[in-house]
Amino acid sequence: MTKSLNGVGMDQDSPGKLKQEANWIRLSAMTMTHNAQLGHTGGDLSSADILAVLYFGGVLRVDPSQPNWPQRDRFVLSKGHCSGAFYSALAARGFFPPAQLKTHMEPLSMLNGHPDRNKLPGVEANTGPLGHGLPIAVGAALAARMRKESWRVFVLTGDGELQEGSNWEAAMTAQHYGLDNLTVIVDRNRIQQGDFTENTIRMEPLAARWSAFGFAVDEVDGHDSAGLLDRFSHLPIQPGKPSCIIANTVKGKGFSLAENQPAWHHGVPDDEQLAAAAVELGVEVGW
Ligand SMILES: Cc1ncc(C[n+]2csc(CCOP(=O)(O)OP(=O)(O)O)c2C)c(N)n1
Ligand SMILES: [Mg+2]
Repeated sequence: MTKSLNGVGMDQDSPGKLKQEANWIRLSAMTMTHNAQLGHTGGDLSSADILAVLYFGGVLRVDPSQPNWPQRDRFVLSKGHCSGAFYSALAARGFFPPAQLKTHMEPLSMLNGHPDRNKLPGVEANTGPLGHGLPIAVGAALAARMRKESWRVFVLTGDGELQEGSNWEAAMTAQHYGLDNLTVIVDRNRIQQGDFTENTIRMEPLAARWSAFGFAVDEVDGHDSAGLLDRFSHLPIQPGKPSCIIANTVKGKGFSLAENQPAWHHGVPDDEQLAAAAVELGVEVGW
């Protein structure tokens, strides 16, 4: 297997390295948003540590040289608006050349604003309309179960996204079938589009709700690479039940100006802000 940008590794990277990889994902996503003058900075930044641990912590069993390897674990980015972070993780992991990140949102690019599985290797589901990723993931997990296959399904949702009722229909189905090959990760950054979740439609008590829907639940610091690695390495949380990991995060994490600011949900960094982010994150994009 090859190494890619910034020495980003392919197997089980150390927590320190994972933090660096997450920061690279952050700056890469911000650069894409800057170039396209469109994107979702806040949610890209909150999810970067989760994505880095999944792709570089040896959690997801995937092989970029065979993106359709039948035994692969499936990852569904249900919060498909955060394609900047997702595409950066996929490129760094070797699913496609990082130079392609330059084409984000250009006409005829494979890198649409929302991920398209028919265009880009490594994308398992077309997402963007919120509330669709978990239903798709439940179907995939059920397919593995019916075929007696050992691959697992991971799905990353937003927290505001959970206001879509389709998630709870899917959750009921997952618990009915006891899909312990399914892990839902909630990017609990407490902000949705326009405001804080608790000012819009209250999400608490979120852990108790997942529990009531039949999931085994745990809460983690979504920016603690070591903690995420430990949690993701010991799944399912409880045999016989689907897992839900509530990752407490900060929207805009890593770029102070954007942290915890609803306006940065789809804020676009200007030249100066991008340069400041590079300094703060301590990485170079290199593509
Ligand atoms: C069905 C649907 N309604 C509205 C939107 C527009 N939209 C895009 S992102 C977003 C807010 C999502 O908030 P959250 O799930 O908390 O995501 P994050 O904070 O991780 O960015 C909305 C309403 C959409 N993509 N899909
Ligand atoms: Mg949110």
